[in-house]
Amino acid sequence: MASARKNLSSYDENNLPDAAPMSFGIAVADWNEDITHALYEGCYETLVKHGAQAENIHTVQVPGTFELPTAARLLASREKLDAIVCLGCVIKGETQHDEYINNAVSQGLVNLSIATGKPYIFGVLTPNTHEQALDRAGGKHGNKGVEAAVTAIRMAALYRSNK
Ligand code: DLZ
Repeated sequence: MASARKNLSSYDENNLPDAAPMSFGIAVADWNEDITHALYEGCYETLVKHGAQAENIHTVQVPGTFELPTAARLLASREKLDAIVCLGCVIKGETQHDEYINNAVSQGLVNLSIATGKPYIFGVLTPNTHEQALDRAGGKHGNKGVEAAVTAIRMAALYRSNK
């Protein structure tokens, strides 16, 4: 049982575990590809910047965000991965499609994480407008693909320390 009080450290992009020994999957959706491909670039570059080897980063491209959980599971069955990042963008429209897709995908990724004991990272933007999406894909709110990569590295390190 944990007894001592942990000194909580602040994590940011400059204070991360070394990703050199780690393997990652990235599943990226093509819907709103001006956004999702920018998320992918931010994610990929961040993994490499923190030491991940190109040959240990496996990418799969799917039509839409709804397909991400299936593709992520497929990747994880093909390769030995420490974490799988899922990148997509579902923009709110006139119908409730966004709610159906976002709920299904977030639930799907949680289910996969729990069932497999591996981190599946939710890197899906759920904006009201295309402009809000741009703001989060390299614009004024940064690039959420970078944040997804940071989360993947942290979670991979946590799982590795538990082996
Ligand atoms: C059908 C659809 C719609 C309307 N909107 C989006 C969206 O904003 N973002 C996205 O990633 N995908 C969208 N899709 C496609 C679905 O994710 C999925 O590819 C199709 O319903 C086929 O399963």
